[in-house]
Order: sequence, then C-alpha cells, then structure tokens
Amino acid sequence: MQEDIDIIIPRSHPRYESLLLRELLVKGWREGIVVTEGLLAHGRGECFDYLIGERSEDFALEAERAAAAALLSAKRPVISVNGNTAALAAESIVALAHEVGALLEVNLFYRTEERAKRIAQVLYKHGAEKVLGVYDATASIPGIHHARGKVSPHGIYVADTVMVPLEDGDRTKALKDMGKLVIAIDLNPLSRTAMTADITIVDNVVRAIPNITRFARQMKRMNRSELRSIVESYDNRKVLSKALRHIAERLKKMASEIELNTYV
Ligand code: PTJ
Repeated sequence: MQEDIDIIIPRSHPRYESLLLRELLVKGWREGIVVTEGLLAHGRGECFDYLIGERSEDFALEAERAAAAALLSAKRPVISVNGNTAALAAESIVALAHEVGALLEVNLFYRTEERAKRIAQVLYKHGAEKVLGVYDATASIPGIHHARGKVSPHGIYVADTVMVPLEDGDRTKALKDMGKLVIAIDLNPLSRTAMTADITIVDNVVRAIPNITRFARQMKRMNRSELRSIVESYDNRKVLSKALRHIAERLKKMASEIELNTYV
C-alpha cells in the first residue's frame, strides 16, 4: 500500500502526510470499508487539523491521558470502530485494545452487514482476537432508530466506558443517557459529539490512538483509585475551550505574520 501511494505522491511533497491519509481513505472507499460520506467527513477533519497545526497540542494530550486512565480503570471498556477509523488506524486501534484490555466492536452510522464484515476482517488482519458487532448486533441503543443503533449485547450495550472515534452527536448523547462514560475523538471542537462527550480528544485519530496507548503503558502500574482520580479531575469544558483558544490565537498570529510578510 505504502509503495502504491509513493507512486502517486512523492515523499518529498510538503503535504505528504496529509495526502497519505487521503489516499488511505480512498483505498478504504474502493474496498468497501469507508462509506462515501466518510470522505466528506475526512475533508472536514482535514480542515480542522490544518487550523490546529497538525500536531497533538497540550489540550489533546491532556484528554488522551484522561482517556487512557478511563479505559484502564473501566470494568467493561469497548472501542467502537467505524469505516474511517478502520481505514486510517486499524493497526493502532488493535494495539490500544490489547494494551487497555478493551473489546473491539464494529458500530456504523451507515450500517450494512457487508461493510461491517469487511471492517471486522481488517481488524482481524491486524491481530484482533475478537470483534463484536458483526453477527451479534442484536441489541439497540435506546432512542436511536434504524440500523445505526444496532450494538452487541456483550459489547457497547453493557459497556461502562465507550471510546467513539469520529462519532455523531446523536449516538454520543444516547450512550451517555445509558449511563456510559464516552470518550470521543473529533478534530472539530465545536461538533455536537465534542460538546456531549465526557472526554473529547481534539486530535487526528492517527495521532490520538498511539498517544493513548503510550499513556496507558506509562500508567500500567497505577492502581484503580489513582486512575479514577485522573478521570475525575479532568475538565472537558476547559479542554474544549483551550482547543478553541489555540485555533483563534494561531490564526491571529498567522494573520499578523502575513501582514508583516514574515509568515513562512
Ligand atoms: O463508517 P460509518 O458508517 O460509521 O460512518 C462514519 C462517518 C465518519 C461518515 C460518520 O460517523 C459521520 O457522518 O460522521 P460526521 O458526523 O461527519 O462526523 C465526523 C467528525 O469527525 C467530524 O467532526 C470531523 O471533523 C471529524 N474527523 C474527520 N476525520 C477525522 C476526524 N476526527 C479525528 N480524526 C480524523 N482523521
């Protein structure tokens, strides 16, 4: 895959990393893993990442640390996987699930049984031992109608903590209404998901997942009450506010530099 992409985009291209992600999404779309709407969602994410500066800022690291503590101290943690996440971060998401002892579940906004199977295959290919949500999506999230509310009765339905990369606000709220702690990964700090989740990671999923795994490794020796105190002292409103301030200040600085012709 990397080789195929190298033919299309030279590594010397200044936007190589960003274009690589785009190509991974397109490949996932061609293979029936990513839904067409997922390409649009990625474009929105790209734009916010551009404004943030395409790096994991302090507000992201703070949320990623809290997410690691929440997953490690949960009784039944589940990581939800959709098309975009499978295309961009299958390997690292399997590694994270392994590190924190979470279950992996395919949960799709635009659900088809065929796509659910394909996403599970991608996860198995990257070393997942068990993937829920394909043949056992027999429970429903209360208040969410149609196939997008289908979950496993052994996974998301009974989880106490659910991590939802690139989720929609509706389901985030419904999961919270079920009493679950919700961790979202969303580059848009203004999205309904970002505003509704308990822990919002404003970072690209490709950086966020390995960062959470790294924090989890560092926290492995902490006991449950130490981990819970990290989660309880975490303030999502402050983190979202920091993300917005970062974007605003960065844009102001760039505007001044452009005016003075010092922007590079
Ligand atoms: O595979 P499915 O059927 O579950 O569908 C997945 C999508 C993403 C199409 C579906 O969940 C959807 O329509 O999502 P939204 O409502 O467009 O929200 C996606 C959010 O993820 C937006 O706020 C984007 O800014 C954000 N986003 C996009 N790419 C990334 C991202 N956040 C983190 N990392 C990214 N790479």
